[in-house]
Amino acid sequence: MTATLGTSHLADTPFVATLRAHSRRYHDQHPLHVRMNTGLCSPRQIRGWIANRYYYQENIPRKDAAILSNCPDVEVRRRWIRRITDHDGPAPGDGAPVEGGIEAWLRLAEAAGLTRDEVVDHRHLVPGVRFAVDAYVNFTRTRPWVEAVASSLTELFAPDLMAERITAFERYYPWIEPAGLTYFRNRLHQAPRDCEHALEIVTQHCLTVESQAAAVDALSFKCDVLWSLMDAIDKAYEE
Ligand code: AHQ
Repeated sequence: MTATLGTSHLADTPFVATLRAHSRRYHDQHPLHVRMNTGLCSPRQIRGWIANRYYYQENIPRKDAAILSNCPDVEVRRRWIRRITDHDGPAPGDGAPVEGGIEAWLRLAEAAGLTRDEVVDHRHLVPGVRFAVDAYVNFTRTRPWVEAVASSLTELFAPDLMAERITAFERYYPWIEPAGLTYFRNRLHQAPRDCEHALEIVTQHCLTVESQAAAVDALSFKCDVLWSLMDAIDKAYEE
């Protein structure tokens, strides 16, 4: 059993370098994120992004449950299942009443002037966002579980974006109550922890040219999911 040393010891293999190179296609470079993080979005655009991203957030646990349902490895399931409670929160009475990510995202919505109802009932959800998210969930249900794990590796690039977003929101969108940013602060430590596990799984299981190519394709697909999600929101809220 190789000791888990974080992902730094994996940095130098050509396979991991190819995975990491997908940072060039990560949605932090999407024009909507660039405008958002330089203070150029209107309140209507920020609210539209929050309301539509809710559909992504509420589907993360279902995506992770799909991976669990296809994964035969108890050790992997023991760690992967944490992702579900990170988003759903613990059952009442099952320990500290820490709010899950879905609830934190609803608080972000309220902090930005949206009502919970108008987010939860999807009245603002645009077709392209639904299709991108549903494509992601269906990918994790139907592809081999290691490929589905590989598709989550976009989170290798998430911490920098979360830090940039928190700074931008505090600086350019002070009308959003600061407490609403809790979700992003939580991702600063959850994302590195999660993608370290995902990278361990992918590097331990993808030992052939074919399996490594499939993992790279899975990550490329997920970059397209995130990019087209932003395309749909950008188009729907262009001013
Ligand atoms: O809030 C995000 C989140 O919980 C996840 C889970 C992970 C996955 O398993 O696909 N990806 C992801 C992401 C979250 N937030 C996105 C953002 O820009 O706020 C980034 C996204 C990702 O990088 O895949």
